Amino acid sequence: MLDTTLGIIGSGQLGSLLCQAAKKLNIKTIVFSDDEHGPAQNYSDKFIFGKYEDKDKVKEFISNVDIVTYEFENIPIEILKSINKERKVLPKPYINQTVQNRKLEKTFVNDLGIKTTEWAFIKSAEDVKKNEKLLPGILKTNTLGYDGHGQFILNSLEDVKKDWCFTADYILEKKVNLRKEISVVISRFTNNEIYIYEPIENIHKDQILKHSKIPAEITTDIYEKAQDSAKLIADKLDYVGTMCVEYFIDQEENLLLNEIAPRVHNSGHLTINAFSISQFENHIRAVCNLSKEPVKKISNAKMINILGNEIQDYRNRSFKDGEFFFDYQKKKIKEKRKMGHITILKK
Ligand code: AIR
Repeated sequence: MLDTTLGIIGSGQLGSLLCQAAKKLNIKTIVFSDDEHGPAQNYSDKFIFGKYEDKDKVKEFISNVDIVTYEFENIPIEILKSINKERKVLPKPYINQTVQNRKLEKTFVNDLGIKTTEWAFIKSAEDVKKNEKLLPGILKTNTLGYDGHGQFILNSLEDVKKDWCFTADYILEKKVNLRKEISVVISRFTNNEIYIYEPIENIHKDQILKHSKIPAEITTDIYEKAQDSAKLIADKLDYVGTMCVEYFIDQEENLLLNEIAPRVHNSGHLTINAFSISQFENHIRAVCNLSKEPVKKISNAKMINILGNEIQDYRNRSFKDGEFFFDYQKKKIKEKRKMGHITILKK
């Protein structure tokens, strides 16, 4: 499709990297965000700042674009659905609705025969008590959570504080005896073709991704299972675009799906330098109805997230061949905020 203008909802680093990939393909981008300082405006052709509920701003956005995608899943579903009536939103809004709701997400994957951690839907302290067998566990808000936001570790019933009023719905997940975490990034195109990247091994600290690397040190069985499940999910959702499936591997070598991200993903940042076509370019190609092109692996790689103040030091460093530093150019440095990343290509 020539002369396409792609609308992107959300203006963080994922938006910036999508805009850069679009530019390479001569696709114009318009970013719509409620963050006045969102860094993606530095890379988009136009930036619309406004509340997602502001009908005039939404109208302005819609009238300027041919297709809409998003870089952040916590967008009110009604907004995505109303935009979808006028312009195609990809991935389809119902996918976002399923995936941003942990209960619906887990039910969907369990029904496909894909294992997750043991879990229960929680509405009250009483429900936690009834599910004591899931402790030690993690209580997570059923919707609107990422990077550890809205998560509480419960080692025993005593950790359920008396003054907690359970104003939201929650999911209680049994803690996994973790050996490793991996993710699979997959892009699915409008003609149902798929490109699937090799599994990526991830290390989290305080629930925030710290390192990713390829190749993942995993068995062939886990490698294949992880890719097969991701393919099954993408097909069942009739997914168009790039998505990521995150998994735990426990001490008994069980592969357990942790969560699905219906968007490009932090662990896939290394695809920018380690493959001939990145997760971002594949996403743009897919949602803009372009063809799937052959993808070549260039190198093994390691990606390190740069959090908070660490960015200051990186800004003054010089880099060697095979090291690629990305500064997200966020206005404010905050503790644990993702400020940039570096990818190091490895022989
Ligand atoms: N993001 C989206 N889901 C998870 C993450 N990390 C990216 C998106 C979003 C940005 O993080 O690009 O816009 C928000 O970052 P911050 O630092 O403003 O919270």
